[in-house]
Amino acid sequence: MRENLVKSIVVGLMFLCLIILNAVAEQSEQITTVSLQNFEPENSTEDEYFLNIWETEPDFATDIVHSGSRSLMLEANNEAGGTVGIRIASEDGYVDLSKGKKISIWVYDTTEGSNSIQIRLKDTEDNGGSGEDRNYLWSTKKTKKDTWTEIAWRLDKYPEVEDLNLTQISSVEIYVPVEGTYYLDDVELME
Ligand SMILES: [Ca+2]
Repeated sequence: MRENLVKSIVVGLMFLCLIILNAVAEQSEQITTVSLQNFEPENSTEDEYFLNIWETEPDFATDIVHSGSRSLMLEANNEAGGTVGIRIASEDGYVDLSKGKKISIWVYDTTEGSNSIQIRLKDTEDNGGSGEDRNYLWSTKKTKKDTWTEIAWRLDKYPEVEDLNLTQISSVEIYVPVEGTYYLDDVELME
């Protein structure tokens, strides 16, 4: 009788251990979030944090921020919007997106809102980025007027781009499709 009880306890404990081990394994597979650019001072960004690509006037903002003390204010001057390039904050000057799941950015849209946002990736050899091609990805989620919204893109949906080296992405280009003022903050990688 007692032997059976001990056996039951041992089997029970082993079962419990299996459950705990499984939970630990699942936890280690959880998605981690890496900051790629938060626009804060001295965050390892080499040279300029951002640059105009098409029809924008980008500048730091300190009044409307999602994190810390600074965001990027983007004036899109064309009635068809504008594009800004954002440099990855990294001592290497690039990030490896090849195993990433998603890339995201927080957007504060002061136009009428409800805008999809387009992203283009560019590598350290200047492959990718803006051009007349179709090498970009629209967000499925749309911005909201006068509030911070997290806009994300699934990296497995990103189109094949000739010569683009996903292991050395140095900047992302963000296209907003409507004229007006936007604030951008916290470019993040989920992997
Ligand atoms: Ca910030």
